[in-house]
Amino acid sequence: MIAVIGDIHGCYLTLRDLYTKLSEITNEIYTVGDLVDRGNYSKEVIQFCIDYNIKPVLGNHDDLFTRAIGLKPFNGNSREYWIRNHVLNGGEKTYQSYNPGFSTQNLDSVAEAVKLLGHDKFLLSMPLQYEITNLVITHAGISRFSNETLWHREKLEKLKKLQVIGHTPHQRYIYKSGWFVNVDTGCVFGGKLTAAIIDEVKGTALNFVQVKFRKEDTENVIW
Ligand SMILES: [Mn+2]
Repeated sequence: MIAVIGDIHGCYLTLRDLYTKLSEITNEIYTVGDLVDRGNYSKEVIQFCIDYNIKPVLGNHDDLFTRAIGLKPFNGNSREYWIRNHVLNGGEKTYQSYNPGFSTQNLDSVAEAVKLLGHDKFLLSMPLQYEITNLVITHAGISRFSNETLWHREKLEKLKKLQVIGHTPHQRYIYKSGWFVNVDTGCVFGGKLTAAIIDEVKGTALNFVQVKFRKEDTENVIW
């Protein structure tokens, strides 16, 4: 039995609340990615995942962050392009969690803080997918209409295995038996943080564990 947590987006206090509940059920805990951006505590979320062995797949926000601070190649675009793109997606909250004095003109100080904590290795080791017996975890899902699993919002493929995804928030989690689970319940937008409890051998969801978002995770903090 394993747990898969939805998009966390810097909501560290909410994550701790959910982890307390999950730790009574299983210690095999995964998450669908998007650890960073929008919420106040991206750095703390990454450290918590390291400390408590929570295994994330890569989300589009995590990918943007690593490119904006130069941990991954710019892929034909300028560094400024990636920073602008990341800022438009709530990236400044992530920079702030690593260095309150950051400047988007030069994110070297943020990159240094990330490396000092060893978070660069963790970010670069996040896989695109985990396949566990009859379960496949990706961020946006496997679809015949897309050749990637980070950004698209296409209809998902019906595999022989249950897909567990996040990426597109909904008020309530979605479980289509034999097809997919979406556990993104928009925590950072004032919703809930959800984990699916999965029987990975049967490829079925057994239960869902949820906590309400903590206001401190998202309200503006005066530094
Ligand atoms: Mn997300």
